[in-house]
Amino acid sequence: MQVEDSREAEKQVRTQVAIIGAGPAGLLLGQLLSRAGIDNVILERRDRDYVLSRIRAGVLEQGMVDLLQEAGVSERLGREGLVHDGFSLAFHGVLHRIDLEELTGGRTVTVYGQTEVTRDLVEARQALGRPTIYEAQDVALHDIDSASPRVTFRKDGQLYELACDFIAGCDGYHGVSRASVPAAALHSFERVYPFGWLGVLVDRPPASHELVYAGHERGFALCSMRSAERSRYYIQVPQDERVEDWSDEAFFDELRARLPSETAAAVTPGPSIEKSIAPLRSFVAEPMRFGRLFLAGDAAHIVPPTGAKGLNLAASDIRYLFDALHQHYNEGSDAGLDGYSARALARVWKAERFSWWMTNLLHHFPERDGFDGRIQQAEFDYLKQSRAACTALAENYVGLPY
Ligand code: FAS
Ligand code: PHB
Repeated sequence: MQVEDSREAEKQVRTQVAIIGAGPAGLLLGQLLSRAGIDNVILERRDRDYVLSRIRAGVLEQGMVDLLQEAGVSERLGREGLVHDGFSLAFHGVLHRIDLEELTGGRTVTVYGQTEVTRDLVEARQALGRPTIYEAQDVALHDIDSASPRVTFRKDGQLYELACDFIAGCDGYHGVSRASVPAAALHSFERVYPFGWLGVLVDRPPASHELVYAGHERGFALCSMRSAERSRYYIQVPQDERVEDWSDEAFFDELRARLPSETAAAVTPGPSIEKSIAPLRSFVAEPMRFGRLFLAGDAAHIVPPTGAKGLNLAASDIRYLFDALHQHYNEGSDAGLDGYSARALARVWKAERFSWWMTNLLHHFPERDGFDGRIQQAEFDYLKQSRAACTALAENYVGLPY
């Protein structure tokens, strides 16, 4: 980032790609661009500690693992990531294992916390000496439909203007990027679920060596992990639930009430080191491009975490966007940029479908009548008896091709 002559009360800076947001999408794009010699600046609203402290996703598709390897940030992932070749569904106390590796011809997923992915990317960026402007305030996008887009922001009271060729909007669901697109140019699709996930992180061994997704009339529960010593558990709670209303003891009692007895018996309660409630929604904004602004990750779409797709969709968006920018700068072709939105949305909608389907299969919808409960039971019975049904689930869970 070069600092050009400063105008009155304003510093002029320039880069090739301005990235808004230092979450996994923004950091991964920045890493790939930097290694390809394409200048970029990341503007992040929060401070570094906040970015590094967020507890979110836990399951990586192979496509994301491969992309992190290409970005040169997979060394710790290779050492500490847990490769999983299957997981279990439980329905009203009955367990059914989905053999991912056998059903998909050898494909697996890797359990490795998003927090660790973010740390690896932040440290790699620092090692490359690439600029991330933390605590950038009042970020605003200008002239995004022109050949000279600009981003203004305040840092330590100083107003800056960042001139660039392209803007990557990687600032999540509540960011400024999607909000900068004229309403008439954007078409949004949304489904808000009448419940959230109360998640707990605890330094106790996991209840099972694989993930267990449990459907129960009391509500959904998930047994996941971060390592052999650290577990991640979730239970479905009403939409308006408050985390302070849940003691650790009440959480573990409710969790075990929803699990098959053998799984419940293997849960080791302990003091939570993180406890939070995430709302569940399905959301897509179309198109994912407006002029020189390209949306990626949660800035463009949200999935309920049931299918473990949110983080992985951010990765496939970045695969497409990086390839398109690389093609622009190195081959002088804009075919990738012009095709980005349609290509990304084709994969996004398939993941939206899968996440919506898994959420409807496993959650208790209080406002629904007995018919839906019977349909859920029939879905589960069909999965238990049909290899074709399990194969369809497995190929979506490991991740459809990029
Ligand atoms: P992120 O939201 O991670 O990052 C956006 C960044 O932009 C943030 O650092 C933010 O501070 C910054 N920003 C926002 N506005 C800005 C502005 N105006 N200017 C500058 N910067 C700005 N996915 C799963 O697969 N499994 C899960 O279990 C799961 N659990 C989740 C729990 C929660 C509470 C949430 C919110 C999401 C969860 N997700 C899960 C989805 C999540 O992992 C996202 O898919 C992933 O973080 C997407 O990464 P980004 O697109 O980079 O967005
Ligand atoms: C997690 O470990 O945080 C996790 C795993 C699988 C999911 C959602 C969250 O589907």
